[in-house]
Amino acid sequence: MAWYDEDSWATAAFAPKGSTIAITFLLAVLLPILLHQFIYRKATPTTLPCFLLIGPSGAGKTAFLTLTERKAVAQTHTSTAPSAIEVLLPEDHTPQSSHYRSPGDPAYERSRRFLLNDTPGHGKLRHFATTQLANPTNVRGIIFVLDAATVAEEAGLNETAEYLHDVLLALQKRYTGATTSKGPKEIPVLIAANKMDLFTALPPHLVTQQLEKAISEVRKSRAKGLKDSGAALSGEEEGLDEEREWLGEGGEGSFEFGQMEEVGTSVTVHGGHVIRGDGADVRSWYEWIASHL
Ligand SMILES: Nc1nc2c(ncn2[C@@H]2O[C@H](COP(=O)(O)OP(=O)(O)OP(=O)(O)O)[C@@H](O)[C@H]2O)c(=O)[nH]1
Ligand SMILES: [Mg+2]
Repeated sequence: MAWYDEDSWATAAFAPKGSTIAITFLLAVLLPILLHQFIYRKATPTTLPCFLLIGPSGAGKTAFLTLTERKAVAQTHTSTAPSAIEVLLPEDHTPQSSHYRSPGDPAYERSRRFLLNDTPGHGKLRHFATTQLANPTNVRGIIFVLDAATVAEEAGLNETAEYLHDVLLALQKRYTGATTSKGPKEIPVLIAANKMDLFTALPPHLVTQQLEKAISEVRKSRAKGLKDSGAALSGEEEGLDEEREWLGEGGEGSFEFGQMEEVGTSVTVHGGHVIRGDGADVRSWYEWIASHL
């Protein structure tokens, strides 16, 4: 049967038949609805941008989370499990993506929402944070909270630097291990130097200096460990350099946070305090969040 025959499908499609009219009607009604749903899904992401709170135990991560959520500080305890809470950026900060939106725009309100993901800082519970780092979908940025009074002492500084080193190394590995030519999306890091209200706290520029110095040490000792074990295994030292297992430019000399730019990670240090009698001062942290929202 040819297509131009009297009872072929082509003739039926143009004939005033009941079934033809019904199919055309359904198509006309359903197509815009389906199209709308498809485009709407694509245009409005259903998942919120997420900021990961990482840092050693007792740094004030949960305190910052409660402050952001309730606008007031509450008594916190050592966290044993991660928790993600949907929060709103405080009113006096404007998200970067909404600079040209008017405050009445519903999209403006939506752009101020984000998830804060608190992780436990205890040494035995860091796998919660590291698994998130291994596959950071939706992670817009990482907030590394540290206690600026603790890093004034050798032991505290070393513990903090080791953790920070591991976080930065995970980000570097993610970047260098990417298979696409464009590289993965950048994940910036904010080092939130907390507890600035304490008399013994180091000011932010000293926190930066001390951390860079301590991370250089961590890197040196890790590289040495790697080389030693590599040499013991294979009897030679070559080949290990190519794996780029250490942080920054080849692991030589001193480490600077600026070296992380090369692997798509900008590191910023801002001081602040979540708790004090006359209120908190975490403006610069919110400012940073706003600039990446
Ligand atoms: N003086 C001072 N104390 C603070 C500040 N922020 C938090 N603290 C205190 O530090 C302690 C630890 O805070 P948390 O928020 O529970 O610490 P965390 O980082 O969540 O620790 P883990 O859950 O163990 O990883 C609490 O007793 C807080 O009251 C601050 O800005 N200044
Ligand atoms: Mg906590």
